[in-house]
Amino acid sequence: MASSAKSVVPAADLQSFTEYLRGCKRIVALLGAGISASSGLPTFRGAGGLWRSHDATSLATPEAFDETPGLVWQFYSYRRHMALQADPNKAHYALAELARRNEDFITLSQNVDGLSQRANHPVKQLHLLHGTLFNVKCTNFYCNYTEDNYTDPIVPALEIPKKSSGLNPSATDKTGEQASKAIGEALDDTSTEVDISDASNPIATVAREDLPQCPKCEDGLLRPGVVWFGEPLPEKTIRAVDKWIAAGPVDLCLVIGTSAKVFPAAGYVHEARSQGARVAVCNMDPNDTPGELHYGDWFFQGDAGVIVPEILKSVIGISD
Ligand code: BJW
Repeated sequence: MASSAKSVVPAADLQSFTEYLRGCKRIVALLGAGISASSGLPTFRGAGGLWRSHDATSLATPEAFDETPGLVWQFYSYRRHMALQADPNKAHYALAELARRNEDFITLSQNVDGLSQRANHPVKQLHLLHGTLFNVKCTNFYCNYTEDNYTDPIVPALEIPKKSSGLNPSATDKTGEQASKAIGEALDDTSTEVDISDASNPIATVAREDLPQCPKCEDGLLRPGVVWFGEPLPEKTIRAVDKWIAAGPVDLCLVIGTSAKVFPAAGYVHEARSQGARVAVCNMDPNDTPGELHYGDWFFQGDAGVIVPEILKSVIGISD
């Protein structure tokens, strides 16, 4: 018997979107943290937005790094670790496939987690607006050192602490069940890690000299190669995106898993509109739209990891 998996997208919306999509040439997608939520990574605002007792966005500033470089590095080292443990989901793969099939499709990602790259998204069509967790650069104004770096932890002092092994003999367990569970957990590295995103688990203060140091000038601290509030977006990236938008009419702007509250990233939706684009938003929260939706736009409510492959299926030919 043929499978009859039920669509999560209302049929009329799916049909009108699909018909339009088939005729689209120049497409731009703006991605936010919500696309990686399906891969288990937290978002910035709302429920996932606290790291220990800190609002995640308050740690994403040059001022926070100047004042508490150890804490900010602990936050980023933890996120590097989590991103390396996570896998791209079906939305990342679907967008990568769309890019392979349509060279006039570009993706502007606000995400720093590397999941689009690991889904083999064609690099020329992927613009990283806010940098990446896996690049570091020197903070010394006079030093231009930068490197790609995937070492986890980047320095020993940033290693996520392990729970105590719990391998002590038990006075009450006569069956060995507790012991075999403890041995299993000790062997499965991630389950023995302390959840340092939870403020009730104490963490040691990391001294400045134990943080990543610049090997070139031997003076500055290294910092994550991401864009913090108040910092300009990478010039080359902005130039390339502006040139693409100015090059002609834009047919469609996909806005996926972003609260669209951070500029200039969110402004690209308005720029795409001014080039004629219709907008399709995919978000869990119906209030998170880039301004008011217009007649002819679409709002697909739900998990991007499910919705995005479904709405692109007719063009990319895959969904599972
Ligand atoms: C799901 C889901 C699921 C959940 N499926 N959906 C104009 C007006 C007002 C202010 C400004 C302005 N222009 C500039 C500013 C200032 C500032 C700004 O925008 N402030 C706002 C807070 C108002 N902008 C800047 O400072 C920028 N720089 C700048 O403008 O420089 C100018 C300059 C020029 C020349 C010299 C000097 C300066 C820089 C902004 C950098 C943002 N950086 C961060 C941190 C990056 C590093 C890191 O990751 O740690 O970027 S902040 C944070 O927010 C991060 C994100 O990329 C960004 C956007 O967040 P995102 O991705 O939208 O996440 P959330 O959590 O907000 O939303 C998740 C969404 O997913 C929600 O809607 C959920 O419902 C949804 N969701 N699960 C689908 N399964």
